[in-house]
Amino acid sequence: MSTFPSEAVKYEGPESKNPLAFKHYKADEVVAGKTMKDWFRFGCAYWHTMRGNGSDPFGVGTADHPWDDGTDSISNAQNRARVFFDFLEKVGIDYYCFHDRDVAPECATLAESNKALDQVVDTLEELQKSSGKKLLWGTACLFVHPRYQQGAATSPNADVYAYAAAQVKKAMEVTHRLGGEGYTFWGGREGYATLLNTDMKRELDHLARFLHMAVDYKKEIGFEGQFYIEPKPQEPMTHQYDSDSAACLNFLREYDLLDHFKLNIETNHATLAGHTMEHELATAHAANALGSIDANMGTANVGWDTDQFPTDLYLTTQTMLAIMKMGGFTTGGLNFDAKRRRESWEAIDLVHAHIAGMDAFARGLKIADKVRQDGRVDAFIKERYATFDSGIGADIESGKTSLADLEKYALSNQEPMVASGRQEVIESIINDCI
Ligand code: XUL
Ligand code: CO
Repeated sequence: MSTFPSEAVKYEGPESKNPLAFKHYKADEVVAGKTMKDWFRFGCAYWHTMRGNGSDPFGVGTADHPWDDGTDSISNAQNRARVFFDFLEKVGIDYYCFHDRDVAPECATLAESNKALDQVVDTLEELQKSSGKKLLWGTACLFVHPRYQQGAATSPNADVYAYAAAQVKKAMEVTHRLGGEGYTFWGGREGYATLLNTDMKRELDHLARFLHMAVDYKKEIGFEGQFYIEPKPQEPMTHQYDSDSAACLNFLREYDLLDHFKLNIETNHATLAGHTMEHELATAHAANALGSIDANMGTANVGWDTDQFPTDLYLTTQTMLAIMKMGGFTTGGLNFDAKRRRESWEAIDLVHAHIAGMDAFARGLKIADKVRQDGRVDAFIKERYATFDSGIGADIESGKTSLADLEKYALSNQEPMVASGRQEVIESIINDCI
């Protein structure tokens, strides 16, 4: 029976060849004024780590979970939670995230499901108290059950909509009870398979109403955690309304919800939307709405959400540059919304996978810090826009000019020429820091 190591994973340094040691992640090492632990606020996803069994559309599960008796009983769910907290302890991760239905079974009625959830949350509460581990965010699973096949808050059926609302209400209550620092809305099936049978405007109005009710209930129960929307363009639906950062921000602004939400950006969702992770982070940051990150990565030439552990140093560097630019997380963190490969079926592979992700982020942080200390990239960007620092540029930025003013200026000016963008130089500076 393969389980987790008996000792917590230790830092052994870059020379170590031990697959069960950190080579770069040292929780208390200070980089750019903060410990690594505080920069990352690593979170572990209950759904992948405890419930991911390695099944895919072509094959059954492969994962060996020796602690799991395969039943939907409360005692199995509670035992799984204990194993999970042991895992968090072993890999040195302080936060976790869950859906209601990952931690507790879905029962025959809503009342029974609520009761089952309460029983497992009792266990989670005890485990949090004894371990000091914290809930980064909670959420409701509104996409697995057949009732949600055509959406939850965008379902064409009002009874389904009400059921989803009840589930979110309960999930918010338990998140609040567990001291959750946030609550995420990922609209797994909020979208359409075809517009031919869909009243899109009506569905969007319903979704906004749903979120307004959640904002009201948050106030009512005194839940002070941050609300997040997690963009994803498709999968499972053909089109999902929260398709990317810009679409989410526009929706939130249109329906007067922007003050109440930030975004939880996931790497593989960014790439499915045809963007880079940096693009999605920068778009959220520009609107002061970068809240949290679901850290993973995809395979560029594969068209679906593979949720791989983030091991690409270029990616972790870019992500850390964005996080450092905003001064670090407040309520958010780096939640590994990632699953080991189906072929990595042993329980110990869960440990290997998280070490790989944590080490990759430790290196990303150090490289990003080096890029910032080096200063050439920042200086280049500043210089690139220098014509807006004074003269006509400063007048444009401060709103003093009209089109006629600019015409007058352009007529009196010589043919303008912009300086080189020097992309290759910048790319090689980043490479030098790696
Ligand atoms: C699905 C996904 C979800 C959300 C939470 O692609 O990322 O697990 O993070 O519902
Ligand atoms: Co996610």
